Amino acid sequence: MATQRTFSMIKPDATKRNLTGKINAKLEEAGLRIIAQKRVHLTPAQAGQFYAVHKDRPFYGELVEFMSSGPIVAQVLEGEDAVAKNREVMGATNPAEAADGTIRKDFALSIGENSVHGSDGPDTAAEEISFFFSGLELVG
Ligand code: RTP
Ligand code: MG
Repeated sequence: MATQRTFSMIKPDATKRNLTGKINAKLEEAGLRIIAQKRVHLTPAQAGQFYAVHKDRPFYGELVEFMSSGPIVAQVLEGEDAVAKNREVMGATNPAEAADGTIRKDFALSIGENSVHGSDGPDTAAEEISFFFSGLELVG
């Protein structure tokens, strides 16, 4: 597997508890390189657009409200098999089901307030990276 890029986001529950550094350490320890990073406070419209794929799900309203409730840290991660590797370091969506040592196991509060987002495939990674970053901002 060649070097790949993925999009990651540290969610408002984690920025609020000052966990950005601890989460970044786990990403870096897993061999992922943070090649772009910025802190943003999304409006509800922006959060809704980012998560539009979930617009018909029952938790969509709650998700949009949560994701616009405080700052997030948007990131581009680069590394070998980065999409899958990041999903592995994140752990399961529900922290009660997340494996030991994962970000969600150690830090997430609930299935909704689960500390991190990660792209679920290379195509969504490319779309999500371009939602937040221009090519000039990616410094590998
Ligand atoms: P993400 O997209 O944020 O990386 O998370 P994921 O792939 O593990 O989970 P996904 O099914 O894509 O859901 C997106 C986010 O919606 C919130 N959620 N809440 N209340 C609920 O039952 C529920 N289910 C999902 C979570 O914040 C989840 O990460
Ligand atoms: Mg997802």
